[in-house]
Amino acid sequence: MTAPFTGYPARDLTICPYCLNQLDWSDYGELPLVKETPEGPDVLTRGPDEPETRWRHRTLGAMRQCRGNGEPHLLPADYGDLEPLVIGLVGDTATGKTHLLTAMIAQLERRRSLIARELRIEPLDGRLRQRFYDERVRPFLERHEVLGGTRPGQPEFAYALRVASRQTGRTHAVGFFDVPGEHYRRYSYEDTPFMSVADAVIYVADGSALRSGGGWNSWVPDPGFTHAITQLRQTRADGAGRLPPAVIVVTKSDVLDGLDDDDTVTRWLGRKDESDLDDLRSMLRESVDAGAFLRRHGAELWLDPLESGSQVTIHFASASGVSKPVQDATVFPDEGFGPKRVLRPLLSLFSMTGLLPRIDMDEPDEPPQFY
Ligand SMILES: Nc1nc2c(ncn2[C@@H]2O[C@H](COP(=O)(O)OP(=O)(O)OP(=O)(O)O)[C@@H](O)[C@H]2O)c(=O)[nH]1
Ligand SMILES: [Mg+2]
Ligand SMILES: [Zn+2]
Repeated sequence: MTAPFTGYPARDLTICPYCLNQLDWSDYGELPLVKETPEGPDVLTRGPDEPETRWRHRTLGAMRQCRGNGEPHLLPADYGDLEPLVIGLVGDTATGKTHLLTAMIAQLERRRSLIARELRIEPLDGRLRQRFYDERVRPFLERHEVLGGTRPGQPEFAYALRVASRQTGRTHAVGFFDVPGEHYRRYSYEDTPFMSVADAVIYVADGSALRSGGGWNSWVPDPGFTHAITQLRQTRADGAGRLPPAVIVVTKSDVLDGLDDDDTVTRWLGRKDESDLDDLRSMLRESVDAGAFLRRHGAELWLDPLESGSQVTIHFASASGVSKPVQDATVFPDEGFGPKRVLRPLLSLFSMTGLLPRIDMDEPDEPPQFY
């Protein structure tokens, strides 16, 4: 039995998603506003007679510095003023987490006008946005380059959004963590502190692992979800062991398109129904189809998140839309390039976490098993 959890933070305290300390966001002494300079972080303080406009101008682009446990780190300046929603990407090395997140964010920002009635979406932090676009979005989506594996380091937001939701009536700081898959292989949880406060999870499994040569793989690899599920279960504060809402995304689904006589992936990947919220109602049917598909092809381990008692939807997606011509190619082919169905998992998560209205999903032919 675990001891009752008594350490709930008071309402105005924020948990730092990097070091898990409780922060008082109103305390500028504890959490100074800083700007990065070549010589290191420069702490900003308002002069006694400094006019408001000048102070605001000087603090544009500043961040808040958390002392951590001796390893200071920078958080988006408004993070603690908004309602945080921490999203963790989980999955083994090279399953396609980074390409998926890149395509997902870029697609969300491009198509934000389509969901503008429900969500107002902006980047939360200029520095994160610039880095994400320079290092990921432009190389991958404009130049079709294959991105490198994610480097180890202190986990920090890969991206963060400011999302004003009509449904909640509040503005949320939605932050995404994307760490190297190797962190989910070890039985040390040092490298994934954010999973202890995650509000939603994107489980990523490599669709191409279902393939072997010209047919199906008879020994499908473990997608590396166990570590995260254990951590989530043991750190939930509600004591009921209920895990946060999650999506399971079968990435690189382009390689399964048209394989053998199973046309499940072809049918779903060919649908262009991710731009309109009304069309999201087919989510349940896709989940049921995808769950049956994964069982049929020996990937039961990929469905472990369903055992968690949380809401889960399952999706087929492809970040590139096309496969690389050869194993060690550094660019994707131009022909046919383009993300497919990368937005649906994120919109499903937004619905399950309450930022979007609960999607009234299609009745499937069989009784609902998921969500
Ligand atoms: N066919 C196809 N290949 C993809 C797709 N997305 C990624 N890949 C390939 O999969 C490899 C791994 O993708 P990443 O996104 O770097 O995987 P990751 O899970 O972030 O890997 P780590 O950062 O090492 O944990 C890439 O180098 C690409 O070759 C896709 O949509 N389709
Ligand atoms: Mg990566
Ligand atoms: Zn911290």
